[in-house]
Amino acid sequence: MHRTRTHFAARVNRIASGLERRGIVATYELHDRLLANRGSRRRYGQQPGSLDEIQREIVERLRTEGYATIPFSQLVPDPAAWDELDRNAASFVAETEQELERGGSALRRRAGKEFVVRKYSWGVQLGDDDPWLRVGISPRLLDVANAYLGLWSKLEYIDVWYTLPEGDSERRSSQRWHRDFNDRHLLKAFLYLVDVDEETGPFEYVPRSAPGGELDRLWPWRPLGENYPPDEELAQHIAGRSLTFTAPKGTLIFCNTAGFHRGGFAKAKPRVLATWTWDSPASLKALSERNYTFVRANGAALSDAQRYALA
Ligand SMILES: O=C(O)CCC(=O)C(=O)O
Repeated sequence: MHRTRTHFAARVNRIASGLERRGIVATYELHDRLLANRGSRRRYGQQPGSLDEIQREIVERLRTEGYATIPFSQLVPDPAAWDELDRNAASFVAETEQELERGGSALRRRAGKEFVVRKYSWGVQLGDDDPWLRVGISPRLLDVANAYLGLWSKLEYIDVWYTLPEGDSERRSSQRWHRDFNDRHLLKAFLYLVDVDEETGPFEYVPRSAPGGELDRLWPWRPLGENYPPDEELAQHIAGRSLTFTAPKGTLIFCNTAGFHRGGFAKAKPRVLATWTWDSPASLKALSERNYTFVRANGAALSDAQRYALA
């Protein structure tokens, strides 16, 4: 009797989670095709922002290859802004390392991805006095994201990561090849805050594997799809086509991470970077959640596109 009930409950659970999955996928597709994304495409059509030559080149490269890199100082030629980020990152590193010496229990880490210490993780309140938030809505980056995605994007995620070196361990979680779940309309930026070499867990990417690219049929991106294929099999398909981004401090990598990527497999040295995610409203309706809540701080005037990115 007990056994029968247990089997019955398991079957009900399976059916319920199947229905839930179908509901999430349907909600995402509806918002992508008809509802939320239609409005954000219209807004972008009406106010696209104007790109300079540097930004246009980044967007062009993102469209063909799925990634683009540039020194931060070239895209944002404001030494005071860089100094503020650098100081803020140095404090985060010092606090993280002190806490690690005490055992590290107070650090923000997520189950299954303990090798990354996060400045914000989830549930923080950020205002326009936060230098990382300001970069995420700076027209220098936001206009690139909006032009690449062809809509007014949402700034979904902002964080600074300290990736711990783990010696000779096995790759796990995002250290393995995967596509991000968030959206098919996706752009991430990674800003290296230390020099990154092979020992520091560089970011790696397979160009042209994002939706619309020549390799997009390899375990294609789908809402709630299989985004971690068997590593060996994927490696055979992409032989020789992946790129490893060893690069100096201050390098900014833009990338559509709905394409295949991996990273943070630091062996001997910690890697420190800041990261931002822009995606479409449909993602926030169905697949993802912001890791912060925006609270006004300085009351500085924001453009419509900036307010939209944060709302
Ligand atoms: O840490 C890395 O280099 C990769 C991060 C990653 O996989 C992601 O942000 O989706």
